Amino acid sequence: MNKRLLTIQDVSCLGQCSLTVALPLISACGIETVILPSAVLSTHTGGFTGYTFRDLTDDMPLIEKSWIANGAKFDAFYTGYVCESQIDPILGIMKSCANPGALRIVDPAMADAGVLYKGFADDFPMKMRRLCEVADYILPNLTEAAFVLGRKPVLEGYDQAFVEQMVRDLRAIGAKNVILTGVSFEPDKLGVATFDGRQIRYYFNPRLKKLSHGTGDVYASVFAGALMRGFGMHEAASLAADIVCESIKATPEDHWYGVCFERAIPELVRRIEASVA
Ligand code: PXL
Repeated sequence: MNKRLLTIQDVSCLGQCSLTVALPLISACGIETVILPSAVLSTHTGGFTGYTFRDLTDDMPLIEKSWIANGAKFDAFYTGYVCESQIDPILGIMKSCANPGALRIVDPAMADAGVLYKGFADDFPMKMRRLCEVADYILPNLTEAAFVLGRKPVLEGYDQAFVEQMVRDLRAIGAKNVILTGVSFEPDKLGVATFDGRQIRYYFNPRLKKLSHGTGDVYASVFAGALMRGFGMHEAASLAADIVCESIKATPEDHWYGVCFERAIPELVRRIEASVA
């Protein structure tokens, strides 16, 4: 049976992030992708100036009502960048529109490199934490993980024991599976740690550029698509890391606002189809 996923995040019209990344990538995985825009921005908030921002919270209950009236149900929910007034409406939709066993994939997209994205209040992480508490899978980077736990981010000089305590602490808040991104124990390697409650596993690639906008969205989208196509968590997490690397490699030096994930779509399709064949 074909699976259907609902993703809830913003439309940044220009910027290669959120829905403009999630929709093509999850579709490329062969998964029907339904969207619920949390907001519409002219650009993302990470370096552009004077962007427009239309919060769509008021539309959410109307859209939900329309879906209920039409019997719309989803096999998975994947949330990304959302507004602080949307946590309760999203939790409601995750109940009213869920097929039995529907998965909740939460990317607490709100921070990177030690700081919250522009526009989020300091108490936003504690609101985002409520989505993490009910999630089957969470995909924070190191900064988001620290904020969800109410801690100051530690971005370097940490060891394996620190990472392993962090993934255990994240699981202790309720998330069933944890995928922690941006983990590095050696300067030239960057990767992820996955924890399913039994085993902590790592996957590393050579470190490419220091920071790239939108890579978290590419990562979470490929993870969600691959998981829905039957990949195990660690396999989906590893594929997502490889596709982020491919996307960064395809991005010209002077292309500062996002990554050219479009060029990695053929590789993504090949890898998905090879594994489900
Ligand atoms: O890529 C994360 C993201 C999503 N949406 C908006 C953003 C950002 C990161 O800056 O500004 C609007």
